[in-house]
Amino acid sequence: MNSSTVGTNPTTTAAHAPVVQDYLRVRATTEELAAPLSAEDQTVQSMPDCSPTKWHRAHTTWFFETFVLSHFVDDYMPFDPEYGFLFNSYYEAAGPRHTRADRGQLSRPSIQRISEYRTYVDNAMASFLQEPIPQGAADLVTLGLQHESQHQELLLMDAKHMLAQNPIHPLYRAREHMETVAASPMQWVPVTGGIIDVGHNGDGFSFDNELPRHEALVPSFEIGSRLVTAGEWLDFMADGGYSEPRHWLSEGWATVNAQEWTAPEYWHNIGGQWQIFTLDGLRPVDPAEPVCHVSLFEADAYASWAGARLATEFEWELAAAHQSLDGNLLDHGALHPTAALAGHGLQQLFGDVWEWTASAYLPYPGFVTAEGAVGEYNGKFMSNQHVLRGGCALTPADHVRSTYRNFYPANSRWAMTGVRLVRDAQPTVRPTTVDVHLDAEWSRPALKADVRSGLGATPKTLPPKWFYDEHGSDLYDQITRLDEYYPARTESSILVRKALAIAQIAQADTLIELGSGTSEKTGVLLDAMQASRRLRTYVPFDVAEDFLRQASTDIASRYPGLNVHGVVGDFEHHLGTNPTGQRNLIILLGGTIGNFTTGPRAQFLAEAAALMQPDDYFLLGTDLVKDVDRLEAAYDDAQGVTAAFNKNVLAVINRELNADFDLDQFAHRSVFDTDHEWIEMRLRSLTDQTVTIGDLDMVVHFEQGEEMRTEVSSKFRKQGVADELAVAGLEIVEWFTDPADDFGLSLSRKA
Ligand code: SAH
Ligand code: AVI
Repeated sequence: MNSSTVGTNPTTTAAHAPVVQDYLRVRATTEELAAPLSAEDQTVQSMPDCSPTKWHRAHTTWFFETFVLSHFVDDYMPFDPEYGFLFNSYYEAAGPRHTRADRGQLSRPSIQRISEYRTYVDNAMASFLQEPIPQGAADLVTLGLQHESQHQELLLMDAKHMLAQNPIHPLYRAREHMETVAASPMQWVPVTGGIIDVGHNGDGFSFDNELPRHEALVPSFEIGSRLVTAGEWLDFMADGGYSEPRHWLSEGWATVNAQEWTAPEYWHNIGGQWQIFTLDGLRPVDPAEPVCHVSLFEADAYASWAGARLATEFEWELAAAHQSLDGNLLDHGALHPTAALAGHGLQQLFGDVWEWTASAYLPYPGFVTAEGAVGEYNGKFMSNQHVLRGGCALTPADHVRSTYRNFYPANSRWAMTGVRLVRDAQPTVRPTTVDVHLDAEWSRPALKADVRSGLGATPKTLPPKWFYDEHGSDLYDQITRLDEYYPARTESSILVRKALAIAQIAQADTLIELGSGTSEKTGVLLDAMQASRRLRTYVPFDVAEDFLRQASTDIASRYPGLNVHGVVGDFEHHLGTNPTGQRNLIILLGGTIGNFTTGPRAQFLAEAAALMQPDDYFLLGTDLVKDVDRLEAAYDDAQGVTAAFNKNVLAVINRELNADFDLDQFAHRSVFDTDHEWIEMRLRSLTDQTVTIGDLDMVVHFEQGEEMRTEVSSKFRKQGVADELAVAGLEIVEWFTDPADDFGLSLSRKA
């Protein structure tokens, strides 16, 4: 609590008055705290925000004299009628007062005289408290004791500032600092948000600014398990913390420059080593201790540098609501924040340092001030200050609560203030689901049937889906990076430019990718769809199980919160098994549609369209007709990767069906068929040869020069794509292409 902010609206509902012992105990503590300070120490005012010790001692006494004794004791005679002027802090209703900044000019009354003043008032209060007193008086006595507890903390903070001005670094007391080995590592502790109740619940004392209790919306968040340490602060400093504007609020950066701050208050660079001034004197900075005496501006810049932020006051209150009030408080005796020890959960919430929050100090909804002078206690300071929570190493132990709202201006550093980080809740990586329709029971008979009919036909053919075992999928992945193979990178370049537009039109919660492979290009779309905040589920669908599993876990970990539901299936048999969402975007990229021959292609498009609801969209990548040399080169690269990919189908048949293809006896071919406008990949037999397929009891003869077709890769024209989609009942709403018109992406929906 700012030294300019004293007094409050009493809210105690306690039916009985504080007892004399409580009163005398609090009053005695003030005197114990002042005792190590000489008359000279007690007189100096080091800056307007700080008051001399003897002023604190007198002002807290004035509070009881003015608000309790003068009102409730009929024949009470003030100790000295002048003191009402000297020791009123800021209460307009209590009359005129001495200028705040001039409190250090008062050599009289002496500290001896102030001791007498305290004794006089204490005697009067002790006899007043012997008898039953009205509730109004009891509330004011309680308030006076809370007020005095606030001033005990202020007395020490102000004395520290006063001693710190002295180049010989005088001690308040002498106690050796035991350096801690290391602070416990900071962990992020998740806190579940919601609509929560904040503010004091009326049980026992609170200040008026903690009322009324009311509801607040606090989204889930994560809070640092301990305070930011001096060691972490040194890292911030070494990384240009005070010399680069990047992380600073504008007003903060202006303050850093104007004040020439290069470190927290009370830090001194002596011979290259950082020393810290404490109430126990000057000593080296202990990296494990919490950083303290930093402004809100520094706290905020640090949080930004650390990739986090400061808590709102309600986040802090929610995190602290059920924590024990124990901590390094005044009664603990350290008078300085101490290192967090190894432990679980939240530490250092109470005590150590007042924790800056991002919240402006504002009245709660329905806040009212009390009638009269005590109504000036808190309410009139509700502008241009930030809330701090938790108490510090100078706060009396019975003076902390989870709802307690301290407040200081953003540039204050003399108070014992520090930093705890929070960050938004991190979405959790969800486990992926994979449905497998292509187990051995399904695949073997399917492969057998395809090989029997394909190798029995004239000319011989094999369907391309059998390329994609693990090795084949890997070879395809390499193909996409070849210089000659333009379709993959051209399609990527279109996606990079158009993904946001596509996501905006589709507004989909579910992305279904047919022939997803490594899902490499999918990230561009997922990013764009996440930006629209609707995306929930990604459904990769592919024959290649290993790649699909890998891609699914990769995507799930890159997109926390996304449901990934993979399907291992065949376009020609399992399209209908795809899970769908409310609004789906179905995509088939890479020009994979071109690998169907004409009839199966029409059937595939019809089945894809059948999956779609009226609001769903279909994004189809089609490689476009172009110069034959470029086309053929794209399927016959100089490094022979496409050749290896092509021959891999023979290796698959050897392995799966116990066949004896000699891969060296076949040559890779890439031929553009101008009638069909498709590339044919073929395998040409280099000799007359016989191949046995053990599991089919089949012997196949190849003549020298005979060519077997292993894949078609159709090349399209925009009109042809529109026509084929129309047959499936789809209409193109957008057509995207690259500047060279090499590749087309159509976005269509049900006509
Ligand atoms: N979409 C990716 C991968 C294209 S490669 C890209 O654009 O780079 C073609 C993909 O379709 C491969 O992953 C292959 O395993 C898969 N595929 C081929 N035939 C299939 C079929 N009949 N059923 C399901 N997936 C098939
Ligand atoms: C997967 N598909 C679109 C590729 C294509 O271009 O037809 C497969 C491929 N075949 C040889 N190279 C790439």
